[in-house]
Amino acid sequence: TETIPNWLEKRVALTPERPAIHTQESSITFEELRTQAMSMAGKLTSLGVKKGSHVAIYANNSLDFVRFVHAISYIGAVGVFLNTRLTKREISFQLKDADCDVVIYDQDISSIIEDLGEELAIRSHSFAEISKQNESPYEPQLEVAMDEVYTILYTSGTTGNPKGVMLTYGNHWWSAVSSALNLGLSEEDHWLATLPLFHVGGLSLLFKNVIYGMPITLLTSFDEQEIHNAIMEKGVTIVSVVSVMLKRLLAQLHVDEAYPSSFRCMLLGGGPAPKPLLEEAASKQVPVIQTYGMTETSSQIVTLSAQDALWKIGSAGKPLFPAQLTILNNHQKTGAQTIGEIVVKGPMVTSGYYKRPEANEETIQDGWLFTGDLGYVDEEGFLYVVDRRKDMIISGGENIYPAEIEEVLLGVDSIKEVGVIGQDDDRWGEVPVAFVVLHEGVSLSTEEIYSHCVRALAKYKIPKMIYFEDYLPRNASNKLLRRELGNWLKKRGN
Ligand code: S0N
Ligand code: AMP
Ligand code: MG
Ligand code: MG
Ligand code: MG
Repeated sequence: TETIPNWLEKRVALTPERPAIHTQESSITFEELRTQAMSMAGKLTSLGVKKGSHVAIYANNSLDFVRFVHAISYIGAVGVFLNTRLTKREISFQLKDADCDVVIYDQDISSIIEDLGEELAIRSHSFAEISKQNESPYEPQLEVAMDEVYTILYTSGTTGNPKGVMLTYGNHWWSAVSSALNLGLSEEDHWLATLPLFHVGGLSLLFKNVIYGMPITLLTSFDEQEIHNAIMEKGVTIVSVVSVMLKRLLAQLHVDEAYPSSFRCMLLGGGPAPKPLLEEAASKQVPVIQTYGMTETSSQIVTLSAQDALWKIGSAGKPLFPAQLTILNNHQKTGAQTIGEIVVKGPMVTSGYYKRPEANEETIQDGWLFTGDLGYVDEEGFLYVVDRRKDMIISGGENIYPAEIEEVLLGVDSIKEVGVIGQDDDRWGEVPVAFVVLHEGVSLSTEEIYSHCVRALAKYKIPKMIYFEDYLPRNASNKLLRRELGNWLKKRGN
């Protein structure tokens, strides 16, 4: 199997003194990052982490998170990245499903993990605890194998439980290299990381950081004022955003104000890019570059280029250099302007879901990934994404599957039938709403439904409205017609 030098190791050999990470409090060089990551690796070793261990991380963005990502590469352990917005029930599933040996967490958000530790009989250690450990000797992995799994990130599907997407060193390597071949790379580049590091859009910035030797500014949360200032005054040249973030950033930009000319890219991904938003950005001279990608493709796989951004406004661009794209309709390749399923291939595409042979067989065929997203290409080969994955709802860049919410609501005794769909929302783009039919003769309040949901579902998944109905639209074989529910919503004026 092909190996290359450990990325941080190589980076330090090339440019040890260059700034690596800026946070609100401090700045560290690549050499300091390596020293700190190796130290954390020694401490994790003393806690029993070894090559091949599955180590979960439950934390918001922080320097400790970055140290962790490199520490596991020195040990050869696999990182399992947990979304901190999830509930105990959801986290518990992922920890078990991924066969985690240990979970590392941020002591500031400790309650879920501390509760779970007992129940799951899985070891848990906070960053604070780790920092006090003694370091044990270990053999640092100075080379990484391209086909070795480095990270597992969970993603949901139309049916069934969330699945762990395995991404190898090779996947992340090709992702970083392909992105640079598209966006270019300059000595001045400085990427701002405000996306959460537990999703691939954020995580991938840590690999670009060391592979490019490019400083990143890491923010602990999304703060539009702070990002605005970083772009105006701190020399940031690229920011990755979802559309809700872009909208909030544009609101910070006054009519007589413009970003400095050194700011070259607002990389917009993670969900649909509404045309009015793109036009507002263009009118404010904000250089938005739309990208299409997902956890399974290690982030970007199809991206617009700077020179096409205005000319092809609304398009997600062309496949990155080592990637390919085809649009299929009933297994047939469609011509230009014809909608079909987006199918992609490339070295950044996952080798598969952890322990899900059937799902793998279904979604990955001869290296081609069936994304479940719908789109078309124009005559020049530019992709337009027209609809999201089956019934998926995207709220502020977080994915929501109606089936999961429906299952939770059906667990309420009084509820007989339920259908969940997305409703347009000014703040989040879309939010879930539920249509509910109760059993004969019972009554149930919206509040009672919410209190049931709070225990089971992350906040962003809880339906924002409950519509009580006498029946739900179904076809002859009793299948719920979600599209018809969309029409019901329109009739209600939403
Ligand atoms: C949009 C964000 C920043 C909003 O969070 P904010 O404002 O910090 O909220 P909080 O202070 O945490 O909470 C306040 C209240 O808001 C609720 N809430 C928070 N987020 C949401 C949400 N998404 N939907 C609905 N409600 C939300 C809280 O519950 C709280 O409620 P109350 O007050 O009632 O307690 C935040 O949501 C965010 O960070 N979103 C982005 C997540 C993300 O990373 N998505 C992308 C995932 N996909 C990928 O990574 C693949 C695509 C990709 O790689 C990519 C994506 C983008 C750009 C580039 C790429 C690439 O390919 O490189
Ligand atoms: P995730 O599974 O969290 O990685 O989310 C990836 C999903 O976001 C994709 O499968 C698409 O449904 C959606 N998505 C990503 N980029 C775009 C885009 N440019 N336009 C529309 N939808 C997108
Ligand atoms: Mg997903
Ligand atoms: Mg906030
Ligand atoms: Mg998403």
